[in-house]
Amino acid sequence: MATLTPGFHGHRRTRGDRLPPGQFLTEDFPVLSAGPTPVGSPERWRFTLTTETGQQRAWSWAELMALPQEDVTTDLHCVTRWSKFDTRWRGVSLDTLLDGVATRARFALAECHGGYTTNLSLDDLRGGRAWIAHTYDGEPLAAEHGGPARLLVPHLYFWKSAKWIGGLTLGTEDHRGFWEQLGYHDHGDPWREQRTWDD
Ligand SMILES: Nc1nc2c(c(=O)[nH]1)N[C@H]1C(S)=C(S)[C@@H](COP(=O)(O)O)O[C@H]1N2
Ligand SMILES: [Mo]
Repeated sequence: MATLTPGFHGHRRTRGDRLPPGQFLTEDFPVLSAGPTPVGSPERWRFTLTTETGQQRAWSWAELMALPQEDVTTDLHCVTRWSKFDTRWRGVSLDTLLDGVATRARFALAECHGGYTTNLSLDDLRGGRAWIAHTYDGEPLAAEHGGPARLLVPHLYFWKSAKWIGGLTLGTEDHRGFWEQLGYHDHGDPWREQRTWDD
């Protein structure tokens, strides 16, 4: 192991490997919402997947909970430059939800209660890299952080992790979401600093 240098310890040792360019580490969990926090309850919760042909599949809360659950520990990177290490989540993989859904789509638009949207490529939602998360740090996900359930796509900037998610619409064309229309990057890879249209 590396020699410890005084004043340079703890997780800061691995900063170089784990902190994407232009980011700063935070210990707390900032709340960033473009509008008021919608009130949602598991009893009325539904997640609807719509394909490019208009076919729909929907899951109730009970149906979501009956699916295989995954525990995920991951770093978060917000385009406003805060990063947070080792956040703990529980949820259902998008691979599980997309399994058996017949689609030729390459893109998805995440749609939220409250009107927020964000666009993603289907590739970014597959391969064990995206979840519908309902538990944070062992507790039901707080409403301000997207509870009852949010999208979690931690390998992209955190604006892609849509809170209060209601559905995904799959399409053969890419349609920009809320921040993407306002100038944020279509893809949003923090390691390539894809912050805005110009990046
Ligand atoms: N529905 C919805 N989802 C959203 C947002 C939002 O305003 N509405 N903000 C995004 C942005 S910019 C970030 S950085 C994260 C913030 O999540 P947090 O409030 O749990 O930290 O949620 C993302 N998902
Ligand atoms: Mo953000």
